[in-house]
Amino acid sequence: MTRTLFILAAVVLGSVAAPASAADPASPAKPASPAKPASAAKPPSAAKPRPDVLWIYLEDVSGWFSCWGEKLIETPHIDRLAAQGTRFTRFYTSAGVCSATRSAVMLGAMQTTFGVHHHRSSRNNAAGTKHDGIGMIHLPAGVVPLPQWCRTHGVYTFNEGRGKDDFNFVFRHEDFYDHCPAASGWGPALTVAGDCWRGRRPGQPFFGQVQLAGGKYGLGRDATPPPRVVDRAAVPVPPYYPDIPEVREEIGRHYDCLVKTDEQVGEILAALERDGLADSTVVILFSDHGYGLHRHKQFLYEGGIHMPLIVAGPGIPRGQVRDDLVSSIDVAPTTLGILGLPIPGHMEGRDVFAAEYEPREFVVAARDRCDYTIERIRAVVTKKYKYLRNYLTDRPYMQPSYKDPWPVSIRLREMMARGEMNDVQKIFFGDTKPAEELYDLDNDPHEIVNLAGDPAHAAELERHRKLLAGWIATTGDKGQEPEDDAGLIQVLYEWGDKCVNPEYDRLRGQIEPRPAPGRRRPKAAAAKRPTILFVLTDDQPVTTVGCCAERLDNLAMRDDHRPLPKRPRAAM
Ligand SMILES: [Ca+2]
Repeated sequence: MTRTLFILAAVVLGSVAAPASAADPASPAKPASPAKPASAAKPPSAAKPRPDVLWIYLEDVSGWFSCWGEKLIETPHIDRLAAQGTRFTRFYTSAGVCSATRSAVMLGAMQTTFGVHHHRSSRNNAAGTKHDGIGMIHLPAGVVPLPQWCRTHGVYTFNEGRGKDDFNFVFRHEDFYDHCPAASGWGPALTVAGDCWRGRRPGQPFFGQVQLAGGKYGLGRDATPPPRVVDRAAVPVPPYYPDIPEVREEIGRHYDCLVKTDEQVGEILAALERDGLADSTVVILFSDHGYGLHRHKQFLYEGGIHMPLIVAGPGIPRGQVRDDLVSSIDVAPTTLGILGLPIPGHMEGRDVFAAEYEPREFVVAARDRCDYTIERIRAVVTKKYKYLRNYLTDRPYMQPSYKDPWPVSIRLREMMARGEMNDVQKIFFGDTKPAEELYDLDNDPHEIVNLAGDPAHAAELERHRKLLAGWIATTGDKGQEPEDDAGLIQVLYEWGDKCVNPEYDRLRGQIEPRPAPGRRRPKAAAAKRPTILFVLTDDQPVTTVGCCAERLDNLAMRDDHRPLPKRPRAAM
């Protein structure tokens, strides 16, 4: 009997999950530890089924809702939700930008712990080039993001708004969700229709997300802007902005978006009522970070990271207002606590309703590369103060950024160039950036009086320095090292000449022209490594061995000796 060996090299597409390359920056911060003792894992009693959990996840929304004291608009639906549950006044997100904070939320841990802190990293922008697939970030073995963890524990999962699965690590929607409508942009139409929870088994709890456009409502081609309900002349303009029509328009538009968002929240709550789920569902409403204007989104001032959080539903104290410091990394463990599931050992967050919950002394937020803008800032927020550590003092706050084409940005840069900013505005719109900032949040809510050089606050400065140093050492903040070449090369493919930071200079010459869109391999396939497949047959001519561009695991099950599909010679 002869044995024929065929080597089908490097062409079997859609292979099994590729191992992390040496260039991947996401080596484990620490081995994933087993699930924590079930402090939050209250086993569901037979008489009292597990509640469902629905996240109303707001995009780019600052918490200017009337239940937080806003007078310019009314938000009755969000106010009602707050009255029925617990409202948090000191909720901070772990970053001021989508993918970093959303990655951390799903991990229940700081993005800096797992190397997923650079905005829109782990994206294969180099498809079809020699750099195809480099720099992808794979989570350490055993680190399971929240939706997948819920699924493995029998919870039905869904997400309306899959575009906001905006994570800086490799993942698959099919691992996360039982139901994730591909056609959906933003919610809540399918949630309101009841489509999202319809597929669960009788008695099966769900963990669902509905993504609302929030501060981005009406943006994009063909989108309908929110009704213009707020008088631009009436909006408050913080002292760190010049009082110009373009700034007033941005602020006014955000109010308009919040009114629309409140309506959508009302529709979602009505749908829960209609389907008999209102009494069994805990709703968690929160925002990923603040609205888009400069100094807010992407930055670590209050406008960027101090966000709304409401939790309401069965088992949650009603009508409470809490002022303990809560982080967005607490949302996942809190969700697991509500669902009665164990909390994975990698999670750094806390279940804020657990019996043994201890309020934090401080929360941390991190700013790292956003799009092509390389930056590194850390914030420590305590009960009264905020400490900011700026590591890259060789560049101003107003570096070139993706916001530059906006009308307001053009106007602000004109004013900067003409020297038209006053001293308070120059703090952010000037040429320099101090290494440290310390603000008294009680007495200086706009964070414009830097106390870092004030001898009267030397002790507080030192306390906050130590808190930050301790946190960096404890969590192994991955931002201590610059982003690796693979990550920066992917940024260069995406943004090209916009990448003006010096970190790009030595890599710029390596970039190839990207193939025309029609010639690019699909992203998903391009992200995989080539695989060498050995096919051993007993006395079978090659034409009886099937091989085509399918998943290796599917191919491996083929032992039926079907005729070989025709395929290009190069595919051998
Ligand atoms: Ca966002």
